[in-house]
Amino acid sequence: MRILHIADLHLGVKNGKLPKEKQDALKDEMIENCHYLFSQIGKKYDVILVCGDLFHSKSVPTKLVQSFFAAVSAFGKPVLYVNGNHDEKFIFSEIPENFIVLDENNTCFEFQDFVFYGVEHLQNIDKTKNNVLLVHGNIENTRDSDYIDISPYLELGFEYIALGHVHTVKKYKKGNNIFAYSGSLFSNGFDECGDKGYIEVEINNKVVEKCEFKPLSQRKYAIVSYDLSHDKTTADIADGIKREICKQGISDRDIIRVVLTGSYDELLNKSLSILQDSFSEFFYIEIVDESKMKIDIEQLKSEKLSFKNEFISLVENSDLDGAIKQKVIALGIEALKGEDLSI
Ligand SMILES: [Mn+2]
Repeated sequence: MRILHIADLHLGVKNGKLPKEKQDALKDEMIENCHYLFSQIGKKYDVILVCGDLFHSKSVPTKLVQSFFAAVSAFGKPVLYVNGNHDEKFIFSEIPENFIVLDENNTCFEFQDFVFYGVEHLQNIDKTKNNVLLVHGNIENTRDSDYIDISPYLELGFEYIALGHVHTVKKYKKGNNIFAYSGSLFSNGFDECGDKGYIEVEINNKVVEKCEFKPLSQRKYAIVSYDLSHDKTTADIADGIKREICKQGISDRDIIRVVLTGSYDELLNKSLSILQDSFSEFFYIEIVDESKMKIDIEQLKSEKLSFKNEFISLVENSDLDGAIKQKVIALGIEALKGEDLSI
């Protein structure tokens, strides 16, 4: 049997701090990608497991819920679901027949020679069958309010335990047990960079023949660090950033944060607005400037009739600590150069 394991879709969530039109575009793409996953990618699978946090809250727009269930109907085969901490209060009404909620009222579901279980009332597990458990919780961090101890479940001898809650993909093998987090299906911010997707599991005659993460083709969040120390113009910086983006396999369709680092010569004409404009063909790019201007104190001290020189002497002759003196000088010189202060 071919199983598609997903979790943590968080449908209806706001996408970080992006401008509203980008958030709207991403929301539309999320549901569009659900349709693609269920009706196209789904074709080669017999069952889909949704391990909680399908909806971000109990009050997501009805249209979104209906659209998701249309995707479930299009799949046509069983979709098994356990709730997560975000959607535990979600009320399901008018759900398609092939959407099966595993909870205290409906503790398992039999399909061909497989039985799929939620964590409620686990008993009488038929070991001649292929048994799969769906769980939502954090199996590693005991400080998480949704911590769940996996060890009692391991003893029950499931062929596969499909996990949800942790947004990063992670596979485990302990004794005969194979269990995995698929990670979140979509990303919702710069704290969730990189590929997001699903796990393909293939189990035949109680043997897990495949357990493999597959990225879902979609926009991803990416953070790129760029050192501008050797650049002479804003155009140089833009070209350098584009080279770095390309090198890291990031696309102009992605959601990108560029962090400028390094120290630059005071003669560099660094314009953040020109820099931003040179990425107008990108879907979204934000620039965080953590670079610093190079300050040559000895050079400044040699300048005649200079405010900077006066300022340096004033600080050097003060009672301040050595390290503090350096900081005050750097900040003061930046201020005298008309730079933003790096406090
Ligand atoms: Mn969760």
